[in-house]
Amino acid sequence: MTTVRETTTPELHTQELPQKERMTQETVTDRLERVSAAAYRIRHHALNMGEVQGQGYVGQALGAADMLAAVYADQLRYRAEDPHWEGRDRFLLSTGHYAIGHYAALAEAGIVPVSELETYGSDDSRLPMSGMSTYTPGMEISGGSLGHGLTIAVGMALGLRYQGSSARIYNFLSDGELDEGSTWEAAMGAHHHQLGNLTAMVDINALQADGKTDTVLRTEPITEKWEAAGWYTQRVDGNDMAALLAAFDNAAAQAATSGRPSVILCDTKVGRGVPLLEEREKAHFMRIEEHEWQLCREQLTAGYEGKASA
Ligand SMILES: Cc1ncc(C[n+]2csc(CCOP(=O)(O)OP(=O)(O)O)c2C)c(N)n1
Ligand SMILES: [Mg+2]
Repeated sequence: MTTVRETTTPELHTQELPQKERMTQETVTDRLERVSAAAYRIRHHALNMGEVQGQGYVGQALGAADMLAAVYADQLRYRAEDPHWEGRDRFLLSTGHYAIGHYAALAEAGIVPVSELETYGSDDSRLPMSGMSTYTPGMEISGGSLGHGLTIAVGMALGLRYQGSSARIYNFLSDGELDEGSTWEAAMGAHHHQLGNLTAMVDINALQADGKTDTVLRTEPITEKWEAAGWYTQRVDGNDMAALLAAFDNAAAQAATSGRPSVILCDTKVGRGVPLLEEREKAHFMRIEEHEWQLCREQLTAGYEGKASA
């Protein structure tokens, strides 16, 4: 396993204030570079973890790395040394199979040690292949059965509001979860209860286990569906960090003024950042040959450094 070179992990592992108050001195460019560097490291961690098993949901982790970095390196309030801190914002991963990407983000946030990532998927590891809340610090809910994350998020958001807490809930969904009726029941409930403390983010990678989303069950027009459910809805390129950060800023401003729940619909590319994997036909669960992992890391780094120096 190689270590992540290039950029150092940020020393600040506690983000207790809202983004707006925390980064008042930071320029737009510095913010973009800082969060993009976090996304790069998340991708690198995911490749290293995938190599331990030789296969897995690596394509999803690479595709969603920008979304995860925007949340963990910029938005979420947390204390790395105290994952159960009451004032924390809650990040709920609906999609248990994306756990590999979530662990990478938890390592980036300092909640899980980077050195522990090499235990991914092994017996007795705190990092099982599907997300389990009782195993992993910072994993708020268990995954596996899709379509439940938003229902739990609604309950948590209501509960926190009753308690007078200023904590926010972020729920990460996949486009496959839009097939589930429970997702839409929860969406209507969030609007009914005016849950301004809830932000959903949907990874629209146009893929599901059985093939392309539009061949399994057409979910478009997605934007109009969320709007009809009453949510403040934005659709962005989920691999464009500037667009993602702007969307989160808009969502925060919207929550402050209207109290509506927000959804950020993110169009992403499976395998993003590693051309070899972006082109894979069978992308839901990838088998990557032993000799290919290093090539993947090299392609990732070349792309990141190329962009940074452009
Ligand atoms: C309720 C439920 N139905 C079916 C499955 C089986 N399953 C596991 S992953 C998956 C694909 C879901 O779509 P998505 O998360 O968009 O897939 P990806 O983008 O990761 O390929 C399915 C159907 C499940 N885990 N839970
Ligand atoms: Mg999908």
